[in-house]
Amino acid sequence: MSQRRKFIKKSLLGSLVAIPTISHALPRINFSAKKIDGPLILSTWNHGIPANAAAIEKFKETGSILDAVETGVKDTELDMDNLSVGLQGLPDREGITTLDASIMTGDGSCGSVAFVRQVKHPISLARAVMEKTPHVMLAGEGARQFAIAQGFPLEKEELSPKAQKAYDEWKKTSKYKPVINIENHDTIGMIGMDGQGNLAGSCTTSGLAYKMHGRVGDSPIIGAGLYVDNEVGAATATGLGESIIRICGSFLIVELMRQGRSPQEACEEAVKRLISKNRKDIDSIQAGFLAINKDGEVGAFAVQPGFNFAKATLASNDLIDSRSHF
Ligand code: SD4
Repeated sequence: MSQRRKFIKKSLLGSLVAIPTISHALPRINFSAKKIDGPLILSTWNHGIPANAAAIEKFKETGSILDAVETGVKDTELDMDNLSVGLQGLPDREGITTLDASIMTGDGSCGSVAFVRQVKHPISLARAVMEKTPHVMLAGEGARQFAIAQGFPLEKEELSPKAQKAYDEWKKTSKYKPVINIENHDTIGMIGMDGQGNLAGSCTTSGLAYKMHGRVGDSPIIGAGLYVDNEVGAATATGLGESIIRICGSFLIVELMRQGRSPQEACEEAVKRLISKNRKDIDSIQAGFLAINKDGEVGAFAVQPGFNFAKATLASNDLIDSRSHF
């Protein structure tokens, strides 16, 4: 063995002994592991109501929380009235609609696609990345090639009538300014838990309207737009992706819950952090978080007022206004 390799081996062994593992270093909450009754599904915004309904139906059929969160957001991916999710979403500056999506289960399995074109259900493509490749994320042309190889049909690349009209209007000035809460902030993020404490989540979007070609937001970034951990809970995000990526928003919330915060406290702390890291533009930024912990407690909070979410069980499906902003 060379001197260098001996040195590396020695120092690695040394550091293994010297550094305590994170789980010992941080305070940890002990969840009561109380069993919630049946599935609990949460989704961002009011399109979460039909999405949750579809998720619950799927859950009744297969009993799988992963199937539920995939099927639920597929409903939104097909919603022709939604201009922020799916191929009917508003395009980028070049007039091309590109999609981002991610999916994750509580054991750490995850998959995502970014900057993908012509695929009607990017969430299913993200699931295929998770289940059929050794990777976590595929982007752009590679994601499209993978879709073809997996038998996903490619859709004709044309804007929906609503998106075309909006794009034609936008081109008159070609000014990009994020608009709070309407039309360009409608990503669906869905998180859910079955009766055994198994968690899963999904997130899908066409991203910000009139973004630069190639821009990718938080939704396909594991830890930013979505994070799920069976030991703790799950979180998802909506809003201006850049502000969410800067703070690894969903991962931050799960880690705060691991240290003992309730989902509501964790969402509020994440919003505080987001504000502190995005001070310059904060008046024009909307970003919202939704979280659940293993005990079935729920939290939601956003930078600006107006954020709502849908919460469904086998017996109910309600739209809830997020607790008011700071
Ligand atoms: C993004 N978070 O791409 C997404 C946008 C969004 O509703 O939430 N749209 O930044």
